[in-house]
Amino acid sequence: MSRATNFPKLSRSLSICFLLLITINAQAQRAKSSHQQGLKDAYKKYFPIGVAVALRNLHGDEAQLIKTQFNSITAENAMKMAAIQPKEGVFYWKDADSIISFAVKNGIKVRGHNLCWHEQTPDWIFKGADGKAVTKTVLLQRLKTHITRVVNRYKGKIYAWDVVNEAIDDNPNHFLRDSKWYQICGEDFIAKAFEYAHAADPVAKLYYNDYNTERPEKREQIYRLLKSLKDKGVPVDGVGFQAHWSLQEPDESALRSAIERYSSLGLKIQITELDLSIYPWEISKRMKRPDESDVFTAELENRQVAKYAMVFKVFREYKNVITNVTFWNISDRYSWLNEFPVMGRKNYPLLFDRNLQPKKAYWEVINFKNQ
Ligand code: 9MR
Repeated sequence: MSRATNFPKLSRSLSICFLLLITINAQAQRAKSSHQQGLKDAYKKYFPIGVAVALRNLHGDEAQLIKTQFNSITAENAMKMAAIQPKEGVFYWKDADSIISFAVKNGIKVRGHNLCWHEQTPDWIFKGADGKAVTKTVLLQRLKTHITRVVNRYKGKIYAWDVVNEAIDDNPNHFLRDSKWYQICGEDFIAKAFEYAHAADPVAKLYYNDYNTERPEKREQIYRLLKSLKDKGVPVDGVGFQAHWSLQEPDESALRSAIERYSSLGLKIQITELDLSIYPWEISKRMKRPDESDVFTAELENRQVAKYAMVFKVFREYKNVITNVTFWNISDRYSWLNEFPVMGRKNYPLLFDRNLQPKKAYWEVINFKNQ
């Protein structure tokens, strides 16, 4: 009698326990997958998602975030010429090697940045023993030695290189930047840099990398350079849009026109240094003015969310030509834009906040309907 009357109760309790177990398990699964899923997973069918790193980012909470969110990395500074070859024949590999081993260990791809630039270039490369400028032949030989050593060392580990960085002048009345490379070699240094890199690693993809690639005047200058390289048979695979953008620019049509223009040359595009400053573009250094606010207001955040949503929508649409999207720094905790160009002014350009928590813009970038 008592057994018979207790049976429905027992069965109800068992069902409740069972349901409870299912719910707990589903919650655990969700927690696990949202922990393991990141930008890289959301964009698996599109392109790798990268981030620029320094050695200090490869330990602790930032390293964890990199592994969860990204599947490509770029050395923010460690592979630049001044860092790698501070004196002629003296190569400093330690930091770059550590970045490569972190990537290899965690199955992350590496973009190389960069082989030839007017900044972060050691002075010795332009000077002879007499302190005067070297000849074009000597400078090209030095460039060749540098590129050959660096590209060879990371052959098979670096899948794409920024070969020449920022060679176009900001002044639309001039074509090439009046750098020491240009003063000594004329425009030949550009083609030569690509040839040296290709000879050292015929498999690596080679990029010309610049900023403001979508401003019409600069776009046309870059187009002219790339077209002349292609016409001469120079091994250039694509153009890097640095994408140091802001709430003001680029607008959708400028971004689309730039992608269309360069890809009409048969070139691929990589977004190499993405961030979205909350301030308008400036290039000259200055101090923060006392009356200048650097608060990240809700209004600014909403505009940033909309901008990130727009640019990623366009990137997805052009997934056939865009082969990588890389952020320049991990989170708002550290961004080069916190000191540049306005010293002492905070910026909030990335998808993660100072505590490495996803910002609203992150969810906007990650939650999209398939296109
Ligand atoms: O983020 C880099 C910063 O730490 C360096 O001090 C700076 C030196 O000029 O270079 C920054 O990275 C630049 C990149 O190499 C090329 N495009 C512009 C980037 C931001 O200045």
